[in-house]
This record gives sequence, structure tokens and C-alpha cells, in this order.
Amino acid sequence: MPVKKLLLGLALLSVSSLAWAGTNPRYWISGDGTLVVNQQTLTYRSPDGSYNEAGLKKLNRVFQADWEDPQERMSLRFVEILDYVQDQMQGGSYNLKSGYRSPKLNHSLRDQGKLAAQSSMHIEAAAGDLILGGVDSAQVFEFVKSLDCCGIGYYHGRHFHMDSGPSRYWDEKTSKTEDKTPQENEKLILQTDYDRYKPGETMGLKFMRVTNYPIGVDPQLSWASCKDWANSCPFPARPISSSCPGC
Ligand SMILES: [Ca+2]
Repeated sequence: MPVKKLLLGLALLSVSSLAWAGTNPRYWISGDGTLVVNQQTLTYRSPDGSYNEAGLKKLNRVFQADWEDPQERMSLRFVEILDYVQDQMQGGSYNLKSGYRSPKLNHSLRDQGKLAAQSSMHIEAAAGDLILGGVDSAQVFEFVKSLDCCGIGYYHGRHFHMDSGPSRYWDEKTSKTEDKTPQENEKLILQTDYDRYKPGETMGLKFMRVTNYPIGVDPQLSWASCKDWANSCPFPARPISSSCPGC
């Protein structure tokens, strides 16, 4: 059982070729910088695009993530998706049932037969089980599904699960959270810290959904453009030109 999730640091790239538009947000999917969770209005991003430490600290506290440890903080990508969905659906306050979970807690929930996946994004502080005020969870499910951006689970109850992992969706019939078969890192992903970077800026990459330790990493990485991925990528490739002009 890993004591701590694997966070990198390990692979860093200098990206000078990506066009930087200073007024654009860091993520392709992002809200207006203010979230309402558990009736608290929290501004986590300033109008100039910079992230607001005081607001993020409060948000981390609400989600029970540990701000003091930079490796355990909430995923900014997840925060932005939450904000975007709330804005677009004109929802009221999110009501949070479950935010960050330590690996130990997640393991304990699984032992109790609760709905908790081995490679849960809750462990990455990048997921929440929620209600969006004034909006039926079935509507949230359909909306997030249509975005094709992230994870959304809905069990036809009051809450839905949302995360900033790979694009996927599931319900009570397709969920595999009860599967006890060791996953052997089959869900492992490597995610960038942002979507947009300034020329020459360092890109942070983070391994998520690790279920087996240790893992080895080849320090040599290759970079594929959108076009390169069209025919040769072993993973499902999808065009991003509509949301990423010039990428
Ligand atoms: Ca908002």
C-alpha cells in the first residue's frame, strides 16, 4: 500500500513553441474565478489570471486537501472544471459530500464495500462527490458527458461524482468500483499542470492513478503534435483545434 502518491517533479520540459496569450486562462475549460461551495463564495483567481492563494487555501480546506503540502493540494484543473460547470449550468452552491481522500481512507472505504475505485481521483485531490444547487444531477451528468473533458459518474441518486481525470463516464451499471482485481497501473495517466504555457516556461507533469509501486520512468519523452496523433497514437485521439486555436 503506497503511503504517498507519486508526484513529479520527475519529468520537466521546456516549451517554447506553444503560443502564449496572456489574457487567456490557463485551462481550456475554466470558469470565472469564483466558486460557491457549501454556501461559501470563494474567489480563487483574480481578473488578471493569477491564482489567489487566500481563496485557494479556503477551497482546499473545504475539500479537506492539505494546502501545507504542495503535493497534496487540490488540482487547479479540477477547480476550474467545477467553476465552469457551475457557471454554465447557472447552478447554486455545490454541496460537497466527499472531496480529498488519503490513500488510507480510500482503501478503508473499499474494504467497507463503499463506492471507491482503486485508482480514484479523490486520492489526487482532483475529484468530488457533489450536488449542484438547483440543478438535477442527471442534467449535470449529461452536460459534463457532452464536454468530453473529464470524469463524471452518476448513480441515479442525489449526488454525482466529477473529476479532472481522462474523459469517461459511468453509472451504477457500468461502474467497476467494486472490482477487487489488482489494476496493475492499468489506469495510470500523466497529466500536465496547465493547458497553456508561456514560451520557455517549465511544464510540470504528474503521474496519477498509480496503484502499484514502484514504477520506472524512461527519462526520454517524445512530443507529438495534434496532427501526429491522428493516425499513429495508440490512444483515442480527438481533435482539439476547436478549443485550442493554433495548437
Ligand atoms: Ca463561477
